[in-house]
Amino acid sequence: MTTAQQQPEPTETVIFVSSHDAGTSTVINSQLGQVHFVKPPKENHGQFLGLGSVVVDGVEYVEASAVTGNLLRSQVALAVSNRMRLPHGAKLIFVIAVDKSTGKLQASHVDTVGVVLSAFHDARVQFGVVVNKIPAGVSHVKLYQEVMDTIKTETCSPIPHVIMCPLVPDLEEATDQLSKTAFAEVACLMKETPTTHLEPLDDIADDVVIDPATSSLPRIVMAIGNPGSGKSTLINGAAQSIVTQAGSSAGHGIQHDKLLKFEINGTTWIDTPGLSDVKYRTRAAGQITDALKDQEGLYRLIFVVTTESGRVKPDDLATLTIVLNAIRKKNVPYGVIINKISERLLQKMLTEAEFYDKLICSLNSGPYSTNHIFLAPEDQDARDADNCIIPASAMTPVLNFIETVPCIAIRPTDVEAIKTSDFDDQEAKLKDLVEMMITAHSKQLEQIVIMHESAMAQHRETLRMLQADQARRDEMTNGMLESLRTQAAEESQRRDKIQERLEEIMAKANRGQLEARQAHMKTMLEMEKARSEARERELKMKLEAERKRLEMEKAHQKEMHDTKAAHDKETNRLENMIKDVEKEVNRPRDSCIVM
Ligand SMILES: Nc1nc2c(ncn2[C@@H]2O[C@H](COP(=O)(O)OP(=O)(O)OP(=O)(O)O)[C@@H](O)[C@H]2O)c(=O)[nH]1
Ligand SMILES: [Mg+2]
Repeated sequence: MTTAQQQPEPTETVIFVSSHDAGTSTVINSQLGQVHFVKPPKENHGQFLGLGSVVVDGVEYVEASAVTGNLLRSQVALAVSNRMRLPHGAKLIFVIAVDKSTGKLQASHVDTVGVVLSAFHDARVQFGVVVNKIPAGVSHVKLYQEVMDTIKTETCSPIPHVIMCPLVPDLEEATDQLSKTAFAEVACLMKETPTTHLEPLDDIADDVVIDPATSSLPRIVMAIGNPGSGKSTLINGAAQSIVTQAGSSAGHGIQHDKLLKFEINGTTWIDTPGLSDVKYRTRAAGQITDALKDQEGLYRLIFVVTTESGRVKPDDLATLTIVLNAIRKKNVPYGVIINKISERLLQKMLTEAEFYDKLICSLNSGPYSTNHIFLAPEDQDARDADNCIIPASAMTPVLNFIETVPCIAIRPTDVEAIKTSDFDDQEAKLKDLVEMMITAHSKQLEQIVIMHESAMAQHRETLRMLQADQARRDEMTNGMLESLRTQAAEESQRRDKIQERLEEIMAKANRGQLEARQAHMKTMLEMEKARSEARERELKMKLEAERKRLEMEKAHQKEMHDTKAAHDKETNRLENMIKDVEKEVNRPRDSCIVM
């Protein structure tokens, strides 16, 4: 997973928050058109390793997913609210999946929304909601109503933008998938969801907070807290070896005259004694003052506190107050590890967000407040143990948290002696202040709940009106459909009749045509017959004429023949006569010679 620091500067940030298995990675990947976010490995379940992000086209997509359990929810809530305090703000979108078996919103997903929203206290945050994995047949109106009824919307104004995304069976099976079509509406939701700008909680001047990467000053993590809160165990956990004595009998850490400082992975860790024990208070105060004055450095001040009745103990708050009072700088950043949170308190926070609110409210009731808070559940192995080393895997989240706490450059001259005389006074004052703040906060919450309920009632009324309007429209549409259906049926009947009539006309027309055709044929035949008869007659006449002509020809020929025969006979006779004459002429004559 890429981190925001390695990426181009975004102009817009959209944070997607969801519980385990809500399908958020798929939703974001589908917007990106590529698989960027993948499911975290199983061994990281239950840990918060920071928000995943990617910047594409100037938009930073941030994912806080697989959030299970209230502890993780609280850590995510703080990280999300911090991200929304950046100058360009952020858009917040929750992804809530639908339970396949009940067709309702997954209760744990709704819890995540509640816890994250509670981190904004009374800021008015507008957000979007993706109702995801909706099985076919589940009413979207009912789901919308459920979103309105169940998620803690007192901080939202006016109402969240909600979109519905269906369950895509193909994606169900795949591990890291995307779909361009199933989540098309998410792009609109991202556009429509307004950007929220949260005021930075700590108005820290730029010259105070220093980026450790750009400073050559030594890095120092100072663990401060009352006896037994777990400072030494924290340092041993960071070193993964026993560098400082820890345990119920280790005793106040003040038996040592020298400063307890240890080099761990390039950072100096300082173990300090607590101030709550009046017997050792002056000496402990001296040691903490010495630690702060020891050298100029980049300090991360980490207060390790514990709880009592679901609140941070007043003596822890007093310690925190008088130590910070001793640093002559404004807006000193610091982190708080609320340590050894019991399983029971965790359960209460899990079921009622109010417990979480009370805890944070008690911590920030005094003159100083922070949003760098880490909730650390009680470690069963470490309870009352001596020199217990918390496993590295369990240390990762807390060490990551410490890395996120801003550094402050402190010179020895910036520090004055810690005033132990103030301790009891501060403790008593802070005890009252915590009570007062919690009561005020509860009242504020009650008012918000009342406002929320009235807003919800209004939303419900609006929804009811919308539904009634929809029902009216449906009725009208059904009426129109019915009338159209009747009209269509009538039209169809009319068409059938016209068709029938047309067929009749056609049939008639066909008959008439046939008759006319027959008559025409008859006339033609008759005409043809007459023509043929006339022709026959004409031919007969021609034949007769020809016959006559032939007869005449024959007669003529015969006549010619006869004439020729007579002629030939005459010719013969004449020739014979000529021959006789010639014979007579040519006969020799003795007696008579004619001269
Ligand atoms: N259950 C539980 N016990 C813890 C935890 N961290 C520390 N402890 C126990 O709390 C006791 C006191 O722990 P230390 O680390 O010595 O506390 P410290 O703040 O250094 O105390 P001092 O040095 O006396 O000021 C030890 O028995 C630890 O094992 C935790 O997270 N859970
Ligand atoms: Mg100690």
